[in-house]
Amino acid sequence: MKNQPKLRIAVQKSGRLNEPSMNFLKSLGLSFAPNGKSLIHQCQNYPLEVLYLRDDDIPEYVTSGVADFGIVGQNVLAEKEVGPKIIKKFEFGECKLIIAAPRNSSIKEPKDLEGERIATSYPKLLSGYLKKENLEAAIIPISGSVEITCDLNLADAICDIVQTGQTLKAHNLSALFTLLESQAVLVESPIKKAEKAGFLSKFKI
Ligand code: PRT
Ligand code: ZN
Repeated sequence: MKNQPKLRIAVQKSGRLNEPSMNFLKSLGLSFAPNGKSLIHQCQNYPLEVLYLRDDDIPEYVTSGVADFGIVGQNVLAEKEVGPKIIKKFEFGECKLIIAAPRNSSIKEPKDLEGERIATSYPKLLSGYLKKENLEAAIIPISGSVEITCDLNLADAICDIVQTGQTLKAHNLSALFTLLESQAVLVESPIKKAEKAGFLSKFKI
């Protein structure tokens, strides 16, 4: 096993998916010693290394084959143009991509978005939705704290991830429609490698 080339799996460095992703790997019997600040973590009992990345970069690493596998939200995969193969869906990271508007707003259904400003971190998914609905609206790209944009009159509506709904509530926003239901998934690179079979056999029936 010592001379076997290492497989690589891309995992979110910090944030919501880091802990459940590492728990999944540990549930397969893989062990990891404390890693300090390094962004590459060697598995102690299997030829595998974990790459700690921003979740947004994981689809690219896996599609290019730099990482053999990755754990990422379907929302992130759907927003990227690259699309590695999904081989497992997890029971964590559940959320929805929704459109929401201030409770007292006149925006109540899709047609009300015509001519309005919509802030989002998912411009491609939003643009696809607007096209499908034959609507024209200004997309305001924002990388985080999207819920604040209506309060500050930067946008009339938002397109963002919701889980409990508490952040929407705190900003007097109502969810109007769901664009995408999402959960964390395991993706595989298109590059064939004999070593992948051993890793996959740890959890595939
Ligand atoms: O640093 P990096 O780029 O890696 O992390 P990130 O900040 O982009 O992502 P992170 O850690 O917030 O989320 C990682 C993944 O978890 C997302 O891509 C989703 O697949 C999934 N996920 C599950 C969520 C949520 N639930 C979630 N609630 N991602 C984000 N949120 C945010 C949402 O954007 C909103 O601001 O939480 C807020 C709403 O939460 P509620 O519970 O108030 O509705
Ligand atoms: Zn991110």
